[in-house]
Amino acid sequence: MAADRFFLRNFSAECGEVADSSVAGEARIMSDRHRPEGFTLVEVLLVVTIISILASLTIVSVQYGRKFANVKATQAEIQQLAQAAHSYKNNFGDFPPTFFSDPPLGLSTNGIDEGNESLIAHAGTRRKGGPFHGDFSDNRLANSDGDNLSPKDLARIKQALDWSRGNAALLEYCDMWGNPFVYIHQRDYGSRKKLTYIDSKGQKIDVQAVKSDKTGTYQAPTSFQIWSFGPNGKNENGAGDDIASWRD
Ligand SMILES: [Ca+2]
Ligand SMILES: [Ca+2]
Repeated sequence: MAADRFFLRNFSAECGEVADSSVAGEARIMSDRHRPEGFTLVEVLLVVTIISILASLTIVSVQYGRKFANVKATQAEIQQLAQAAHSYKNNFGDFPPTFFSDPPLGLSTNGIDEGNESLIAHAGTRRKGGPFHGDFSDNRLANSDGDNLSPKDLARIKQALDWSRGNAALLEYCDMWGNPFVYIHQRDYGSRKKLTYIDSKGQKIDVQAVKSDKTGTYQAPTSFQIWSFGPNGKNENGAGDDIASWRD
């Protein structure tokens, strides 16, 4: 070691600045060699931040894609329901009623989700060329309001409709967010009868037929209104993010 230091001192003296720079370079190399392996804290934080941003963007993108797909599926479902209602009218002379309790069925129900239940039952009839909607998804049929027909009423609806979903439970058909579609026959626009629904959280919601903001007249004045509460799950009477049969 002493010989090495002697050689280094002599070599430095003879070579002047060149020797100084060589020693400095060697010192830097030695310093680099002694630098701990791996990343600095700043580098780690930077990588974590970038990964967090990318993950957030991916989650937002997936959520948006899912919401878009659910909106499209609900729009398609409303079109199918509307088509079923028109097919029913073509064969029975009128659109499905809003109320089971109206003649000719005159059923005794709990008065909740009734337009929806009626539409589903009438679209599912096997009379006169039905069923007019043969593709209900079982996992979106529910009896969330616990409405069950008496044996007498069940016999009556079976005889009238030969209902393909014919059991005592009056099922609702729900959108992609678990809320029942609203259905109102045009003759019940402005009806004094309450139109009450139960949403996916078990909240009772009173709905009413929708008028156009521009004309002040009812939407779809000669047929019916169907709408979904949309992605936010809140009834906005066909406005906001609601998905409605009269909207593109
Ligand atoms: Ca009901
Ligand atoms: Ca809504």
